[in-house]
Amino acid sequence: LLLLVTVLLLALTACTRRSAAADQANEIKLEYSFEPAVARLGAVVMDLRLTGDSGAALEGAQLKLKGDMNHAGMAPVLTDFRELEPGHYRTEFEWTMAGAWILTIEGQLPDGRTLQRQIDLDVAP
Ligand SMILES: [Cu+2]
Repeated sequence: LLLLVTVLLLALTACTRRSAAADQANEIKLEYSFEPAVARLGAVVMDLRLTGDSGAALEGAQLKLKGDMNHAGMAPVLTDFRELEPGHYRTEFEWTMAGAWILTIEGQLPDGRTLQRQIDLDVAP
């Protein structure tokens, strides 16, 4: 039993470490929007706005998007964001299926830290 508890504790610690390392920039505020605004099957433009502690635009981040659905067997959507103006990032992709999606925004900030955020949303047919 003691062994089992130890193994469980190790597993929990490993999980916590992994997520702590994934987003090293908790104070950075990320706002996102879509065009069309309501997610439905087809092409979409996604905008991100990153602001720092002071409310200033955070420029120079290298960001990419991974879109997964909540079921197995689909190729993920993979795309890069480009910076349109300081702190304003954009990418285009396609909602290839209606249903539950998990978007992961991941990248590197100019100071070298990793940013990772997840968005869960439903795509209408
Ligand atoms: Cu699917």
